[in-house]
Amino acid sequence: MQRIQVIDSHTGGEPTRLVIGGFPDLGKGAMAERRALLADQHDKWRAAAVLEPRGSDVVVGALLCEPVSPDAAAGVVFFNNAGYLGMCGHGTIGLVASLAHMGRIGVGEHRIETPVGTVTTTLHEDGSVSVRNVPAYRHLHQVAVDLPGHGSVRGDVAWGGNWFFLVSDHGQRVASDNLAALTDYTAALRKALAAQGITGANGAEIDHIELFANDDQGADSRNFVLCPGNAYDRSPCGTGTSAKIACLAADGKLAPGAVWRQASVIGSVFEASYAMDGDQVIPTLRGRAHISAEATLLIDDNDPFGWGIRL
Ligand code: PYC
Repeated sequence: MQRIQVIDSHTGGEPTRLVIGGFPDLGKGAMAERRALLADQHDKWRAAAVLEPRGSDVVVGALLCEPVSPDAAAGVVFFNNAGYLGMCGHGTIGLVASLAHMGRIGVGEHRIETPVGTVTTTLHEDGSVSVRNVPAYRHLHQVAVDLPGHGSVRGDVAWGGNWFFLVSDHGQRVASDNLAALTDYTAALRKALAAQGITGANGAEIDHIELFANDDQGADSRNFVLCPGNAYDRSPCGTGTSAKIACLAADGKLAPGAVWRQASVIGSVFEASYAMDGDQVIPTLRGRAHISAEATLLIDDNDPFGWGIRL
């Protein structure tokens, strides 16, 4: 019997499963190296932790690591049902809430190492968490993609810790009673982008698609975000909100320090703003996570689906 110790939380409805013990030792390298090692040599542990029957398409895993720098509170490698992430905003908020729950950190600032850079988090007195993310930027402005059955769709390609295609003019209803149609539309869009060779920098795959509606009663915008494994983000997506902030900054529509309230399709909200560091946009997101379980996952040697259902 193998055992994996986890703490589950959700951030605005989006789950994070923090692995605090039981995974193989990945050494002392940078988080990008540890992510590569996990992916290349120990991927079955990712599958066991987040795939059915223990997990589901929506669970984002976060492996808690010893940081490289003594200044950092932790390192983390994020993963999901389809593979591995660069950064994860909701997951970082969940990680900080879980570290506080474990008694490992208190109110104040905490640096967290991720595969795409170090982020600075703040655990506030009221339990909310801010994440000062890696620099975000717009890579392509209003690029056209031909979407079969829909004609030409225009959107921005932006980096917020993962790659996003951001579309405002899509003709879809961004609403929680329209999830199947939104999923089909965004999955087709992602396929069309790949088929037409539209990528992030250096040919990177655009694996997240983000649609916006501007009729939200309680926020500046409401989004629907398709994640790499076809689940939609229940939270407003921290890296997606960072990508949006980069586009707003590039368009001159949001000043440094001004607050942007981004709602998710289920109505949870992140508050976001940015600061300039030279010519770089540094987004900060603020949200709240709640702890939902402390558990030990068991992998029985005789369980045919013990290492996850891989289809
Ligand atoms: O919050 O950055 C995020 C995120 C990425 C994928 C799911 N959530």
